Amino acid sequence: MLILEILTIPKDDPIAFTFFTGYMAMMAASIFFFFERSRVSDKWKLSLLVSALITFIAAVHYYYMRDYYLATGENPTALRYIDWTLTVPLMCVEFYLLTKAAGAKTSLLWKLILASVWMLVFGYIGEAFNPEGGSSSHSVIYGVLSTLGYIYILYTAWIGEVAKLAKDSNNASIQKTVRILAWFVLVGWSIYPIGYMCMPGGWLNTGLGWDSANVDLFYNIADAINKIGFGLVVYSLAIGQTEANRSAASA
Ligand SMILES: *C/C=C(C)/C=C/C=C(C)/C=C/C1=C(C)CCCC1(C)C
Repeated sequence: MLILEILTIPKDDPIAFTFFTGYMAMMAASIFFFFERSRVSDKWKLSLLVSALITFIAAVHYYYMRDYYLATGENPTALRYIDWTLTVPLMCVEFYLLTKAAGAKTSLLWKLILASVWMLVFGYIGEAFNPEGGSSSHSVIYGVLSTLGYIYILYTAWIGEVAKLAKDSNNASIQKTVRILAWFVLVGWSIYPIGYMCMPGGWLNTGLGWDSANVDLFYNIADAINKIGFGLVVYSLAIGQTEANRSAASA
């Protein structure tokens, strides 16, 4: 028997609303970054393609997560982490491409990817294997392990290799862009652990009574800020550098 059901967004469900808005925003951003590639110099085309891939991969996952959430009312944890396991390493690729001209090696890229996977694997265990009813010790142990990977990425972007390479690039625009992206990692990415702590047994759940619905609310807001924001920052650098080259060439 074939059952056709149309999943509607309930009026009183802001989380369902953010799933739908998130989906459309990611899709629109992907099309934008993809088509704008033709306006930037060759050197920047790959960076823009990566921006487009990040939002496109997210859009496809949002399409499924939205339905999953509407049908079950539960957190689409597996889809969420599959999305992140693909998109966070691509954000590391953005850092690598920005600092490549200043001598970034692929070993830097691999270290960042390894730290992201570390962060996400422990986050996934923390969420997906949280015992029925929630366990504080489970959420804290895996949350802390995951945070170590996050701190490594933060360190690399602010003080470590990425920051040093940006400095060596002697390019003020690249320095500024790397600094803005580092702010995204510090502020924008910190929204995720807030969402994590709303799951049953998490500190914001036991402390303030925030329930698991808030997990998706925080994740959806953070994804829109970070994925589209990262892409736009890289885009504005690419356009700026392309124009600077053009006026230098015609002078
Ligand atoms: C596009 C998706 C992005 C940028 C996802 C980023 C995710 C994080 C920074 C997640 C971090 C977490 C912790 C630092 C501890 C608790 C578990 C996580 C995975 C939510």
